[in-house]
This record gives sequence, structure tokens and C-alpha cells, in this order.
Amino acid sequence: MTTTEFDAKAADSGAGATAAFLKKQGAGADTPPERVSQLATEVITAVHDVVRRHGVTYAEYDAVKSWLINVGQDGEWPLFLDVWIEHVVEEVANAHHQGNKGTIEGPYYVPDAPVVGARGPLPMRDDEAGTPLVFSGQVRDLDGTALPGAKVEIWHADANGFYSQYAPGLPEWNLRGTYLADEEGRFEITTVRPAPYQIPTDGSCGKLISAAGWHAWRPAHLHLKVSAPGKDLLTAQLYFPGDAHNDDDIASAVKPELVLDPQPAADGTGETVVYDFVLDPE
Ligand code: MBD
Ligand code: FE
Repeated sequence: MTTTEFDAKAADSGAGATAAFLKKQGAGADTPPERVSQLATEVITAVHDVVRRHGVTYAEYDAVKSWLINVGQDGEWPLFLDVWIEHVVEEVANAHHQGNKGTIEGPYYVPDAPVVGARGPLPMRDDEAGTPLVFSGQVRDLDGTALPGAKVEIWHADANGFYSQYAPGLPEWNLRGTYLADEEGRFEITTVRPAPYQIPTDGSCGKLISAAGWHAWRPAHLHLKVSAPGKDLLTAQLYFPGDAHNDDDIASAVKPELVLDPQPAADGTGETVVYDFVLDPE
């Protein structure tokens, strides 16, 4: 039997996301003890308050204890944190931005994707499924000055909702690439429309979702990181109008400014969309 992407399991993507995260530089190590104490105390006290207010039982305490153990065993801490917590960290971190709105990174970014140039197709399979999409734009600073050589990194799920390197059977860099804007700060990305994305339902996060009667869906989205020397890195996602989950994203990461306006391509083969990025100073 050959392995197909349809064999993707929560444990595969979870373990991959955990290993990838642990490779990143450890941050926060220089947080002073007073701040660690204050933040940890407030989180713990918030949990105490919930226990008292709702009369949490021993059975419920044990259920949570085993669920927390399983989140780690499934490698789903990156998924859990990025789905339910990251959006508020992003809100606080970027509240001062005057340029483009950003949103969460999520668990599936991989640095150093192949460089395409200013224009061209993302790495993809010859028969890559999905509506063809040509996405062009310009990168500028707050004054409107173009940023030649700006870096536009893009990654997104395929038409089945799978990310390369986090699901088996996909080419290593499928639908991941790095663009370098031209002398006018312009780029043009040829890809396919991603599908709406369901977070894994067979792991611990899925268990929480079904136990709570929630749904597991994120709207279809493109992930981006846009950067230039002297500018704040912009991490964003772009969405498609009319997606059923734009209004109830499980990860709470949709903002109206991040919804694209695709148009039918002149040659009838798919869609084109223009979206510009404005970067704040560092
Ligand atoms: C994703 O693709 C994603 O973008 C987020 C935030 C969480 C889980 C999967
Ligand atoms: Fe995603």
C-alpha cells in the first residue's frame, strides 16, 4: 500500500509541529522572576476561580488532568496554543501597528522555503487540485514608499486541507515559497485556492472540540510573512469572501481587513487578486 496524504493523523502533524517549534530559538528566558511570578500567579488564580464558581468535581479534575497529559503525548501543545491563545498575544503585540493588520502564525510555518523570485508559481505538483489563483501586490512603508527586495513568504494548505511537512505523501515544499519583491516592491504569486481547513479531529484538541460541541473548522486561508530591512515583520493570513467560517473561525484569526477580493481571471482559467502590504517601522 502506498502512503497517501489521506493517511494524515493528528499524531503526525502534532509531533511535527512540536519538533519544529522546539528547533526555534528559546524565547522569554530573560523574563525577570517578579514578572514570571505575577503572570503565573494570575493564571493559577484564574483557574482556582473557575473551580470555585462552577463547583468543579474530582471527576472533572481527573478528566482535565488526563486530557492535559494527552495533549503533550499527541504533540498538540502548538496546535492548542495557536488555536485558542495566540490571537490575543498577536492582538497585544501588534496593537501599535498603523500598516497592515496581522494575525496569528499558527503551527505550520517552515522557514527558508525555496526562493521563487519576484514572480512565478509556488512549488506544487503537476496536477495540483484547486482553482488557479494569481495573487499580486506591492510592499510599501507607512509613507507609501515602495520596498524593493521585500521578502514575501507564503505557505498554505492544499485542496484537501493538508500542509506539506505536516502530512505524509506531499512533496517537501509543496505550496511553500519565498518571493523577493522587484525594484517597485511588487510580487506575483501563482498558486491554487486552498480549501477550508479542519484541525485534526482524532487528537486531544479534537476531543475537546467534540466534548464541548464546537466545530473544528478554519476558513480557507493563505499564510504570509512579509519583511524588509528596518521594518517590523508582518505575519498575516488572507481569507476568501463568503467562506462559511469567516465568522466563526475556531482560531479567532479572521479580521475584515484580511479578506481578499478575488476576480475571475481574464482568460477564464481561475482567479486573480491584488493585495498590498504596508509595513510599520521596526
Ligand atoms: C492551521 O492551518 C492554522 O492556520 C491554525 C492557526 C491552526 C491550526 C491549523
Ligand atoms: Fe493554516
